[in-house]
Amino acid sequence: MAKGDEERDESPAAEAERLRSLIGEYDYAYHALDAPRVPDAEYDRLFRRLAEIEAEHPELVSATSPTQRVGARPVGEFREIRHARSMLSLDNAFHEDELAAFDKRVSERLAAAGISADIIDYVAEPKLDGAAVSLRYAEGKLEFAATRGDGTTGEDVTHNVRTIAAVPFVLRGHDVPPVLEVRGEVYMPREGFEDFNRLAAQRGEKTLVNPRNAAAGSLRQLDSEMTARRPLAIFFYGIGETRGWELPPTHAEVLDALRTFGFRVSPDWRLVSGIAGCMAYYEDIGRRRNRLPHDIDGVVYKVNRLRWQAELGAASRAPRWAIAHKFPAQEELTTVEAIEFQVGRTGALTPVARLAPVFVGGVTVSNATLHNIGELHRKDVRAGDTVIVRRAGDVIPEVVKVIEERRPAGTSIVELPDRCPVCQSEVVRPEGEAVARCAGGLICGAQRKQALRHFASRHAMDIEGLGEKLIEQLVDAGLIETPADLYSLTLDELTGLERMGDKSAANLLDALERRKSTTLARFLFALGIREVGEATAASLATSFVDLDTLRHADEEQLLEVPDVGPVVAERVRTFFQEPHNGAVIDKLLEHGIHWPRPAPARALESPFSGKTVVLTGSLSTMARAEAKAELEKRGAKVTGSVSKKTDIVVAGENPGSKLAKAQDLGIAVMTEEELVRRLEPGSP
Ligand code: I6G
Repeated sequence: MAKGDEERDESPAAEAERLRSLIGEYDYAYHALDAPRVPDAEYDRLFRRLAEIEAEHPELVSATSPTQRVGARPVGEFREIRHARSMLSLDNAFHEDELAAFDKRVSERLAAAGISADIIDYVAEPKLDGAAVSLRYAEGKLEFAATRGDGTTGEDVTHNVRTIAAVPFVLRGHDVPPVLEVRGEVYMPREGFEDFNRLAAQRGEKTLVNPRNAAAGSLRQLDSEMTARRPLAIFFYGIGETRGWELPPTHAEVLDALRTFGFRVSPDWRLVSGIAGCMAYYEDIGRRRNRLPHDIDGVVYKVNRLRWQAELGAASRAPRWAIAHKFPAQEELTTVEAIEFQVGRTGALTPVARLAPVFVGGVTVSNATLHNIGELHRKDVRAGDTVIVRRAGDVIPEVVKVIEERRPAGTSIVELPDRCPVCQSEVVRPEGEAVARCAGGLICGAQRKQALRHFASRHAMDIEGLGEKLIEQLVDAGLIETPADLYSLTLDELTGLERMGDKSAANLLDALERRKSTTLARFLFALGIREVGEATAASLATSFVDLDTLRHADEEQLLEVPDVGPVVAERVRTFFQEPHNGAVIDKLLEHGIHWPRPAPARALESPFSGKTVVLTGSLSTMARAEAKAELEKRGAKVTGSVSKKTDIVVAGENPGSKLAKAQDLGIAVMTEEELVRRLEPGSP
């Protein structure tokens, strides 16, 4: 029988059952095995079909149907659930010696029980930053889910845990234990956390403080519809009470069995040997920490043999056979000593919190960014506040949140200064923009120093030996104001500076001289035009080839450059129109900064050779930049406006006023079709 016939002959009950089983298998492959078996569209189709059958036949709906993740009625309060087996916590080790002490305790206790083990095998696993839960399955069906609570009694969060897609409602296989309690950690993946916060901020709603609080807070929602909107996930790592299951001899095998039952187990667990194995694992995960899709705060080691675990037992609140080896915290509390505003290269004022030094993320932090004035006000950080500071990986430390209960009396809201703290110029914040800026431009010492740093930086003019400190000294000594002044520096001036020896001074002059030979792209990038990064600078250099043409380009010509939109075009135009910038560029060129001009492609024999051409209207067969490049290859000069000097106007669709002007002046007009034909080799 064809598959379609089979489906048509099925009763709704049989079809619903078949779909549930199929969806269950696909869920297992996706969540537990991390190996999706069907495209999302196929999964969605099956899911919709099941929902359709259930809508037509409500008597077929069961609590274990995958359609029933969301929609449980909001609970009035959280019912208490007593754990059949205590949910313990873990002892912590912060240093290798504490880990060694743990391993020694384990060996000694085992030896006392007549078990001699030279090197102990441990299962090592990342420790997620989330909320611990216990899920109870009876006859393979999810009965309830509870939080850890005080370890003896937790809260019933079944309605919320059911919304997590990786939580199986029904266990897989034929030999599922009659009772199985599994323990796991609910967490929020970093990407989901960031997406959620971005959306919440756009809607003016409350944002989540960090992924850990987000997970715990999500489980404490009375209405599971709210929880379902939070991108939660779960990993299972152990068991509580089990009945009717003869446990395998090792924890590693328990993890394998959990996966077979359909639970999502961390793909990063490993069996390791002794402390050396634990440390190697710790270091490996530590290196990968910031690339994992979720926050972790350490790793957990567990004695692998379950019989040994039983022998070791538990102290009052933690098992003796496991330990959490913590990473340096990425969040810490400290106090704000002051809030100052730093002025960047483009004049942007960044509020910075000066902090009582605190060890966080593996380094001592005494400054944290507040990004911009809007962020400062949203977080309402004030001098004197106690705050949570976060430093994850190489990311700039930031103030996460103020602990309001600890705010001392007499603090006040920090306002944006009217005047630049460095040069006293006016501070402006255009309507609707997040960033406030000093209007002083290069008059402002801070902007000048930053502009010079940028000019000398590796991807710009790459002037070796000209670092932040030296620029600071040169500006403060009044020796340089603009990048052009660098090239008039003398050996005497340089050696007159503090900590500047003859050799370093000579090396710097040499580097300046050597790097006069550069590329147009680097030079444009070095100028520090707002919104012009390396890629845009390269694009401008390729499209214009000639600096002079770029300096005089109008907006329309700039818009023809790939990646240049109206904002960038405007920034470039205003930069070159500013007489001060023009003067600096002229001086730089006088000092001999140069770049190779691409050898003029031998102008192809062409009707465009030596002609001034204007392109107007939109072209349908090629991009404007392409047409321009082709014309230039054939010796044409392509300009943006029609004048008496124009020889040919190529008119695409909707040509506008340029065509009218060309007709007025009696200039030859060419259609796009004709242009394409004349670009052909050998065309007359
Ligand atoms: O809170 C925990 C997180 C992770 C744990 C745990 C774990 O294993 C990966 N394991 C145990 C045994 C306990 N808490 C008590």
